Amino acid sequence: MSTISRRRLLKAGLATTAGLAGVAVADRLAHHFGLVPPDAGGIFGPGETLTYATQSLLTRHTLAREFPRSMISTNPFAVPIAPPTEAFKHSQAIGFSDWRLTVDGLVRHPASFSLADLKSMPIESQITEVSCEEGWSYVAEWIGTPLHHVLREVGVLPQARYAAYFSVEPTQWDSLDMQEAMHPQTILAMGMNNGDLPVAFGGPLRLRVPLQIGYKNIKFLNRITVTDSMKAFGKGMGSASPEGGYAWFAGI
Ligand SMILES: Nc1nc2c(c(=O)[nH]1)N[C@H]1C(S)=C(S)[C@@H](COP(=O)(O)O)O[C@H]1N2
Ligand SMILES: [Mo]
Repeated sequence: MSTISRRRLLKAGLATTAGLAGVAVADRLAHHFGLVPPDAGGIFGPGETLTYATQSLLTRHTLAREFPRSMISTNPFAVPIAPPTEAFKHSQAIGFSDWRLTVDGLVRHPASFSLADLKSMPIESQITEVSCEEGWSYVAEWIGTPLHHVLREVGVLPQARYAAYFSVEPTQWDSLDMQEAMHPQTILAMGMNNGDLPVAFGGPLRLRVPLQIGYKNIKFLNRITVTDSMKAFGKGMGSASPEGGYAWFAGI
């Protein structure tokens, strides 16, 4: 079953079995356990809270599906991207040797990492699916260091709730709660299939979040800010997606 239809079913199912009173109870419980997403204030607010709270509890210990090597797509589809900036092209010309990932916010030791720094951390690979909200998907092998290694290195402070992440494309930013940021399959991808991550697929650095839908997988990643609230970012809804009508939490 596709992601979208599973989410719809989950919402519809919960809403009909619970009834309105049940939804209200679920909403109160979600508030009690801190499971209210940053975009809860929008028109889909109560539904988003229900989806996020339910799935956070269900998926806390689950892993995204991994595929056998034989299922790697021979023609993976890259969403056409805006032409990279001049600065990006210069960086590409020198093999991204000047690329930095800055990690700041609620951390003990704010730091900036080169690709070589990231490559010297434990490297893992996963064969997982990217699925776009528009209905297509592909399977690829993604190679990189799990984000939790970087977060442990900078020392996340106890009051941290979200990791916000940014791209060289100013409109492309998003955030994860700390549970998903620390998830073993959330990786800073630098490789794809048998080589470096191609620019079309977000190279040199992309966040792979296989537990969530395509748009959470931001390309050309250059900054991560750890925070206790998403209010100060954009319109305060956790990412650019809810500003365009898509959910902040897009669990698969
Ligand atoms: N920087 C950046 N990241 C991005 C996008 C983008 O336009 N710019 N598109 C997103 C969307 S909507 C999807 S579905 C996936 C697509 O990944 P793909 O190009 O590898 O298929 O990338 C996401 N990451
Ligand atoms: Mo997408």
